Amino acid sequence: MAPVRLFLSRFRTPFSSMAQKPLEGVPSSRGLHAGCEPRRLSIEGNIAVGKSTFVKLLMKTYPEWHVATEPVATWQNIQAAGTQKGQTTQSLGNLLDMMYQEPARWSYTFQTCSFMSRLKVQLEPFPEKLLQSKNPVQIFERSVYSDRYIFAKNLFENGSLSDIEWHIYQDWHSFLLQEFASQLSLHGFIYLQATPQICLKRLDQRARKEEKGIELAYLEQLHGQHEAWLVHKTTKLHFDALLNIPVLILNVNDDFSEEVTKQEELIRKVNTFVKNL
Ligand code: UDP
Ligand code: DCM
Ligand code: MG
Repeated sequence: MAPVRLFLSRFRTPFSSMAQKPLEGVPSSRGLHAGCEPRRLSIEGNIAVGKSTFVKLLMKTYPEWHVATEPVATWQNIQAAGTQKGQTTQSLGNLLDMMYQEPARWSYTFQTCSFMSRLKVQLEPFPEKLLQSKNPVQIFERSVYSDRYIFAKNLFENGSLSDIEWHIYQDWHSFLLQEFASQLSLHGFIYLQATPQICLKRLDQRARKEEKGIELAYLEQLHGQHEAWLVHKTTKLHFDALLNIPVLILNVNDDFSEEVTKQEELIRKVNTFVKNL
């Protein structure tokens, strides 16, 4: 994850006026959360739509927020159990690459790994900086819900997960989420929406070597899953808590990585959304 201090020079950014007191004048709680309980949001969206880029923008704009980026580097370099910090590490392989090379063999394994890494992150105690914040906000890049309702579901539907694997996946996913329900609650989703064609362009531009073989058709499948879950709400969900979580849809077809006006427009929408959670 990019260190927060990289983005501390907020007064030199175009967001300086928004960054100083982003939630000023807003009651610390409306509805769901009493007192100072952090508002927890997940950024959702297709591969390479711009989630990490957007998360960096949020970190620059709101340095007091806590952000958990997606642990892709962990998936690219699975470490042997018991490897301690500072010791020579034993790499067991690049699971992201293995999944794309042999989806039928490795998709289930990848999805268990992805889920476990997210579960651990979402269960971590609130960092000190959040506990001291008047309006604490925690941002996750994707969630245990997109793992299931976007990726695992899609891999089952396209034949990369067998009936048995999908059944077992859903069984432990439901069980663990019910067990940890109180610690996993989210208060909002921010859905970065763009056409699969734009995502492919950005994916090519990023050029992650494991993703070289990804075709437009795969991004179209994932786009359809996002739209069904977050826009049309036709995906069958298994958690009551998920049914009424507000969704902010941000169209990011236009480049926002360099465009200050577009960035300001997005941040204004986020600000209003978070204020009203
Ligand atoms: N990107 C871009 N314009 C945008 C957003 C992102 O050109 O408005 C680029 C970004 O620089 C990167 C690629 O698209 O090279 C994928 O972005 P990111 O890694 O943020 O996507 P994610 O997979 O996290 O959604
Ligand atoms: N990924 C996946 N299944 C998940 C989560 C992620 O297959 N449950 C893959 C999709 C991307 C990479 O991991 O190749 C995450 O990168 P990105 O942030 O670019 O979507
Ligand atoms: Mg990312």
